Amino acid sequence: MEPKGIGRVTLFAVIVYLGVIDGQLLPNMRAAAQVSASTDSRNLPLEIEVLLLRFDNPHGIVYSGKKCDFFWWGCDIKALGYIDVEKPYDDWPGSRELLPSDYFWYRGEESSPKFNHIFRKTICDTNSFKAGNLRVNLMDVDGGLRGADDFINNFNCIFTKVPNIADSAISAGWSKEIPCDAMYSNPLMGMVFKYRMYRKSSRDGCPA
Ligand SMILES: [Ca+2]
Ligand SMILES: [Ca+2]
Repeated sequence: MEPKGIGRVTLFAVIVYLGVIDGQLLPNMRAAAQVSASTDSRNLPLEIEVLLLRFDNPHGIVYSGKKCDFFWWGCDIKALGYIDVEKPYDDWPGSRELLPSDYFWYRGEESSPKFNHIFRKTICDTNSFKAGNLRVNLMDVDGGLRGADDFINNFNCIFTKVPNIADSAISAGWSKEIPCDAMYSNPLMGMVFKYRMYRKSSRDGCPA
């Protein structure tokens, strides 16, 4: 009666059929490919270490140039950070918002903290990994007489896959010091990091 209606039904059937193929057949093929690749040592996971060195902020200011606190008081810095390997080049915050569990630092009256904090991330799918971004949020945390909390800045610390990856932590050298990019650029503040990466010895913790 309505050829168009039949056409729609046929198309729907084809889509359902293709969905069945994709849902059942392709995963088996992928699994088979993974099994054959797992015998290759180059398929071992990558361990990334990002060493956040320090935040240089000699004037004790926030992104706008305003001081963190009144008078001679310095910044009271609380810091959150995570390594984003899914959307390293995207605008802040990248692949996800920062979470309370990303907390790694608080110290009062220290405007230029030497974090020396290592962030680690294991990359199971090493072929698709090209670059990462340690994303760091800094707040001046107050309360009481000092006034309100102040946003200091967000930083993107971008790094790329190294061409020759070491076989172990012992043989993995650190990069040179690299500046992070501030979300709101201010020449009076800066953050620097180093990174390195190496092969893990097994696929423990990664999908089989
Ligand atoms: Ca403040
Ligand atoms: Ca403060």
